[in-house]
Amino acid sequence: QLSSVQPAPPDAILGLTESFLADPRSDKMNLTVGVYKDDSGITPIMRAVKQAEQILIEGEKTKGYLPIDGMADYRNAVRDMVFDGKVPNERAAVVQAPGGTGALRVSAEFLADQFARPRVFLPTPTWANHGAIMNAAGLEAVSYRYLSADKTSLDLPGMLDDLSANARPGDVILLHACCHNPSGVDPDAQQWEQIAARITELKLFPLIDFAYQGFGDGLAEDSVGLHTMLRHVPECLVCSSFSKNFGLYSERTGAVVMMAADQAAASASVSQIKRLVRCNYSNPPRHGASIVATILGDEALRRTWKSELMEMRQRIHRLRESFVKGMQEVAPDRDYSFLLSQKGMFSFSGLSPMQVDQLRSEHGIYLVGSGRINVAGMAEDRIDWLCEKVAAVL
Ligand code: PLP
Ligand code: TYF
Repeated sequence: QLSSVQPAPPDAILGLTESFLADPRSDKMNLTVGVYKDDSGITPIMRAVKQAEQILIEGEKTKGYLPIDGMADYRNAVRDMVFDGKVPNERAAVVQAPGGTGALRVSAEFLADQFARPRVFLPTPTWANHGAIMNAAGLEAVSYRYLSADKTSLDLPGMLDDLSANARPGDVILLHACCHNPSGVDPDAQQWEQIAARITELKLFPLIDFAYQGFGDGLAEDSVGLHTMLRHVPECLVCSSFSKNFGLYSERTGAVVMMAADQAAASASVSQIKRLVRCNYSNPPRHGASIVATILGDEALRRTWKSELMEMRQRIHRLRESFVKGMQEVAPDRDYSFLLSQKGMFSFSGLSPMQVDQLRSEHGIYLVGSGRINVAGMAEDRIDWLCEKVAAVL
């Protein structure tokens, strides 16, 4: 009965934002949760999104259920955005899903249901939710090395060695397509070639988390790893999220994007995924997908959106540069230049849990305990203040 239920531990990252909101200090700074913010500290609605919503308000004819696999215009637009013509249409399939998280959960349930040995290799470290999602779907999670001991660069030999030593044909391997969460460390083009070659040789099945397309170097640039994989492997699943690149966080807009060996494999797989969706959330939400389909299907809106996405990306780059420069001034014996080559919103600051505690309690600066910082949470005009406080706890 309910009286015997024990409370679950709170979410480590979202719990910090609760403490942040309750903090009375006016000069506090939230560098925790992975949400983009502008200089005034708010997560803006993109202009292209507002315009698309205006169009939808005028023209939307029904709130009737979408098909189980989602809206056709959305599915086609997502396929083109993710695969960019690199996969023949008959081998490609898209199932709309509630956010990137929904896409991951649906994919994992499908793989657990259909694959002979339900096992997935996860990078260390990875997004905190990956392990929980995979386990909840019935996949056993095994880890592979990803970051070097200094936490600022890729341990490619370690990664490849772990896969060769421990993975067996048919195992699933989860990869971050770009903007690795939590480290910001991505493989370069040549390293992707080596990773794809090893995965192919070992006959592993790639499950590619694409939560930040366009947040690193650009929509096409951020697809280099994925497209390398597509050239090597016969099949894979991509879990796309439009929470970040369209700012549609709460609209739960994502997709499972599939490359199958042939048309029969694609359509059988989609039919199985639809079976799993039916007994879960039945069919996906309309609004976010309508927005994405409207923007991607309209030349002018698409241009507006791309330039807004570029602004976000450039702001993150600028913040990285200002922070590195600021730290050079206050802590010249430390080198933070590694932050410049890292991609997306996140990086490891190298701060210890004790230093993270001190930043929070003494200065109202909130970081995740691992020392991860959300660069996008910095305010451009308060970088010097931030650097001073970081230097004070070093
Ligand atoms: N994958 C990674 C690596 C993420 O960082 C996130 C969100 O922060 C997601 C997936 C989930 O995205 P969504 O909010 O669309 O469910
Ligand atoms: O900051 C991060 O890494 C993400 C943010 O339901 C997040 O975990 C947190 C909770 C959630 C979706 C995204």
